[in-house]
Amino acid sequence: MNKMLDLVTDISESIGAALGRHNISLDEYRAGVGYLMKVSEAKEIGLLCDVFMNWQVVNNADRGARNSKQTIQGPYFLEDAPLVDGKLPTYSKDNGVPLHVSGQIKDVNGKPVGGVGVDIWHSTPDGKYSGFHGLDADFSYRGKVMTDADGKYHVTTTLPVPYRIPDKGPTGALLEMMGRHSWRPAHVHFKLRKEGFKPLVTQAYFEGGDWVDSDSCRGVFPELVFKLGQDGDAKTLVVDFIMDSAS
Ligand code: MBD
Ligand code: FE
Repeated sequence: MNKMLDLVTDISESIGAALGRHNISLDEYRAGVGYLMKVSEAKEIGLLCDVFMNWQVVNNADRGARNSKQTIQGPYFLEDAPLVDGKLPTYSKDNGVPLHVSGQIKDVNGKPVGGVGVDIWHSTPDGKYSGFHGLDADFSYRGKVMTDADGKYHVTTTLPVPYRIPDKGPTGALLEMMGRHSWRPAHVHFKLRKEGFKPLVTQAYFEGGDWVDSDSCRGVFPELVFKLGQDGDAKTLVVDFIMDSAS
């Protein structure tokens, strides 16, 4: 069995059938090809795929899984964010609400897992991602922390606000044509990795936040919506995880 061969065969037959069913003309076909060219020129191939397809692949990954709920990674992860000591780098002019993120990571038997590399990233206060949208890859609002011997991690940052995926480009145009909007609820991304465990990629959303019920990327699941706490001037977010062993 060759999965990728089966997939591309299926996709090409499905597209062919759809073009036939909708009686697509040569001009319409050319317009469609032109659209794909624009997606490429705008460097939105990753975005387009993440908006329309990634959710289903995450469902596949979590089918029968023992780890906590995953969701889409999105196109704005950077591999080499440095280890931080309890605080993500923020803009000096950032006067948003401080956010303390913490939690504990356990294995499927309930045993804490130390030494997990936890990548945490989210948008800048103006709703962009460092390293994208013309911003320097200075790792603002990104960093990696390690869990201690009790499986615990914590990091301070700024409370993210709802995020609008680039709406001026071809992906936004398609969403608009489909009657969908381009907003995502405010969210924090996580990527957990440790040798011997399956990597875990997910996001945390905030209860009661805008767009939690209508994410443009279909990345919200009830298990991933958290009630924020209060600690002085800061909000607190506690996200615990279960990691499954590899293989
Ligand atoms: C994002 O910030 C994001 O998290 C996803 C999944 C898609 C587009 C932008
Ligand atoms: Fe995001």
